[in-house]
Amino acid sequence: MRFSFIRTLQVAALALLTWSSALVAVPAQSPPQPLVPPARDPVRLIFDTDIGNDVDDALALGVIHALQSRRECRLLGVTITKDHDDAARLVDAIDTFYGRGNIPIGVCRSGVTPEQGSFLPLAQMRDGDDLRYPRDVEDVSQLPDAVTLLRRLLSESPDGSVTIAQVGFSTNLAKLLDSPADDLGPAGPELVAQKVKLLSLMFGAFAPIDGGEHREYNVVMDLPASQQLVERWPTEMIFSGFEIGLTITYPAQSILEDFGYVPHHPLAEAYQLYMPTPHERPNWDLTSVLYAVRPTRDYFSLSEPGSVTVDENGVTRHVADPAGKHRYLIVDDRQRAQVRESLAVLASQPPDARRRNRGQGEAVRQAPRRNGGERP
Ligand SMILES: [Ca+2]
Repeated sequence: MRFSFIRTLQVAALALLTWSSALVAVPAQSPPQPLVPPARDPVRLIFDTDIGNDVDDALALGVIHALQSRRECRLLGVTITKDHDDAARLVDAIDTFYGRGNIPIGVCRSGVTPEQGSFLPLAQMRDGDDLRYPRDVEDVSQLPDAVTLLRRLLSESPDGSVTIAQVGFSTNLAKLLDSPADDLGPAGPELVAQKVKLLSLMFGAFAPIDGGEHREYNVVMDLPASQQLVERWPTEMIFSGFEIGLTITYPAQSILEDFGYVPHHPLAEAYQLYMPTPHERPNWDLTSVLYAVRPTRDYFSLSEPGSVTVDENGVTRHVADPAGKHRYLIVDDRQRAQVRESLAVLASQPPDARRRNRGQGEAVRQAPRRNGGERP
């Protein structure tokens, strides 16, 4: 009797000990993880765009602002390859909407796609006397030309630090390669080799489209520049081919439901003016921006290294070569779903709250755009 009483006490004590240990249990093997992730330097990004032709450029610019609000990138400047003044005005209006109206803008006089198109008129849209989307760029002739701005942004950057996302024609970057040495640095190829880490570009096609070769728009609209770029660009290039964005469309439901945090949203209105919902636009340019800022996130797989060529018809080919600097994006169905959702979340992310009162919907007074430096 006594033995069993003691035994019962022992069992009860053991149970109590086990229970109390469970309350304060910590994993014994793994050390505690830091609550704050290690600091990373934001990607220093230049966005080269033909905004005003297809609407994916506008959505891609929204993605960049979301990533900058998350401290993942810093947009050094925007250079434009569509030869229409409202392209620069709309870029400034979108930058201002996101509270970053002093991001430098460079323009070109190439004659390539000089038409206004369906959504650049948003830059001029008025509600009463006020611009619907405030901006301070009006006289586009006051803006620097794209090559001058590219040379300045590169010269001001640490060596090997700049990523460029080119999502339009190759006009500006081909001209950059032709630029001579000046007080901003060595000749184009040397300056690029010194300062640029990566060129992520929406360019070409690396899988059959409708069973055949595809003459991709960005390539053929300035074919000599496209050929120059793939032959002479000295750094790593990651190509998002036509087949990538084509199979990862932007969700129409996101356009309808995710941008209602303001009465008028420049990205949603641009989308509806370009090709209204329920159409789901391919995510071409957005994929190049996503890779540029988040290259290690398994959104895409990469081809083996090689060299891309552009033939006289604008058809692109990739020839494998272990020493080559050109790779193209590949996606499977799991990655497509992940990229589609991620891009919708990023493109519809509201402006940084601390900057928002400087931007959308209100008259914004800005310092003169003299040095083009971004407002702190
Ligand atoms: Ca584009």
